[in-house]
Amino acid sequence: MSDIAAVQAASDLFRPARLGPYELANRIVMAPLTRSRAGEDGVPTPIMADYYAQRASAGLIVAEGTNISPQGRGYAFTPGLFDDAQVEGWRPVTEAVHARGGRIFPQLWHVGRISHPSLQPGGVLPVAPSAIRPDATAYTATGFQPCVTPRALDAAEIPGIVEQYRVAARHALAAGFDGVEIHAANGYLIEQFLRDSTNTRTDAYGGSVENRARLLLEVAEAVAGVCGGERVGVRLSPVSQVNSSPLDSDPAGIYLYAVEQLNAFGLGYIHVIEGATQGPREVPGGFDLQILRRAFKALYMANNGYDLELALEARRLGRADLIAFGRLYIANPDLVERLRTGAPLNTPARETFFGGGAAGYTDYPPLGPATPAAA
Ligand code: 8OZ
Repeated sequence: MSDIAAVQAASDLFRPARLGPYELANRIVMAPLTRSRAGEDGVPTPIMADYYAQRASAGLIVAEGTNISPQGRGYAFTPGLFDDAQVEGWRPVTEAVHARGGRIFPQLWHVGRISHPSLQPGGVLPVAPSAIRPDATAYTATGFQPCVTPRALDAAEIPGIVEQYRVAARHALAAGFDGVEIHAANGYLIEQFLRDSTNTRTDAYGGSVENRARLLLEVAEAVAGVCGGERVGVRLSPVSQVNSSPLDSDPAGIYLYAVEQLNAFGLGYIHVIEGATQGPREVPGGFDLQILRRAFKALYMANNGYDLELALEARRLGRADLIAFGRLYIANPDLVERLRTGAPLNTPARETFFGGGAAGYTDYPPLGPATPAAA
């Protein structure tokens, strides 16, 4: 037996794990991936049911970022959970995953300023904590366009946004989802509030650490009130700068505070993007993310650049409870089986990541019956 095979055999990566009321089949999670295969109206399409069903052997699927409101939308052809047609469109997706024994949460998403007037109802400006233009692009129906200077939200609008998260969570359960993940990462609205680099407000939602974490905590409380905390996760990217989101002046301070406060809602997990999103796991100005793991009272889901070896090591050293794989799930619907047997991985085709149909989406081949397991 090779060293890795021995570690693999001893590891519990491929054995069940408990997440709140659920026994997950294994500790492997499909990370949320924007693939832009929904309709312009945010209604999931039938190929999305095929796609997620193909990946149902993951212990948990966190489905792609899903808009909580028309205002929260920043990418063309992304799904929503703000109207009844979207709820109906998701139902075949959750049913197909459940029929294969899987579990699935949507990722509730408001992009804030990472949008474009052409994606906004009435062509209005996207909103953000502060009117600071991001050096980023938005994926519109006619391709990528530069983001604009957003409109700063009035404090009186914020309860309405929290309410949209609450309604989206209710819709998620109505559509048959097993719980929800709150997207508080990657430079979108909640992260824009968390960081002093993007939040220069002087009201109850800006300034102190307590104030900048307020929106996240209000959303978590609202969503936990709908689903029960154990069926809720929060995704964070504490040291990533993707989408023009410079590090906070004290990243450890704001994120440690936020995670400690999240404990009040009895959540199921935090999902931490370790390092730069889709980039290096170690970044200048970063901090030891294990302080968040130690501060949080439930599961720690780790993500970013994991392969089998890193995942086994994270379990062996007790550095994560669940491991989320994103990129590897694009081309490998049966990733769990491939990792378990050491089978080779398919290569993803970049040109079909966003938009289009079944090509490069549901046509990646699973392992054939004759494929031998690696010795
Ligand atoms: C890549 C392309 C589009 C959206 C994120 C939801 O960064 C995304 C996303 C990533 O979290």
